[in-house]
Amino acid sequence: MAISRQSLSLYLVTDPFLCAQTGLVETVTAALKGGVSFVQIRDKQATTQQLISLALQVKQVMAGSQIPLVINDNVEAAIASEVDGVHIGQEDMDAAEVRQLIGPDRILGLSVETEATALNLDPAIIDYAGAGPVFATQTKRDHKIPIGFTGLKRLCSCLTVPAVAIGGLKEEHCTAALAAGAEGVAVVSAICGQPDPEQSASNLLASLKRAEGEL
Ligand code: TZP
Ligand code: MG
Repeated sequence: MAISRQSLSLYLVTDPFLCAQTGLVETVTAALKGGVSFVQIRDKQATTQQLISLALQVKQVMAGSQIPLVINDNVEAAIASEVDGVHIGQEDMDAAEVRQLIGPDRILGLSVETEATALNLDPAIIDYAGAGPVFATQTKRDHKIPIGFTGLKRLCSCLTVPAVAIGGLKEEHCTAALAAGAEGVAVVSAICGQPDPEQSASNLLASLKRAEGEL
């Protein structure tokens, strides 16, 4: 599935622990109002059944929005809940295998941390790359070595698919992320667990718009 570059501008990745107080579905609902353009459900501890049930709830609040919804890692849950696609990392299933399972129409995103991976990525299989981590982050304990904006720029120049930057990104990083060649920013803690997720999303969107104007 070809995705629009625009859909990668403000990419929300959900975290069950950070969203616990507000509620995950409530966080997504607020973030949508604030202007997120893409949603990924990421829950490393959930069973396939739990992921399916969560995806169906999230799908309901996203109905009619045209905003893509993908599930991290779990192809079975993505197919069963009929979401728009899957996001995988380097340690997950082989990308070609995932593409075969999900068919040509669903979205397949891949986390890319190195130039070698960026260069080897097949744009016939992968729709977009999550590039990073730009900064170290508490949200993903086992993240790879942070690449900074210099590394992000290098990665983006090697990529044959659009990229969204990830890892420790906040409002003040939007300009640098776009200047490095990313289409937008993917965030967890800048929205999940914030006192007002709608306002946080809307502030991020305003920063992205300002950054686009500056570049
Ligand atoms: N992949 C690389 S860093 C990261 C993921 C899922 C977590 C990003 O979280 P945050 O809170 O936006 O730094
Ligand atoms: Mg993964």
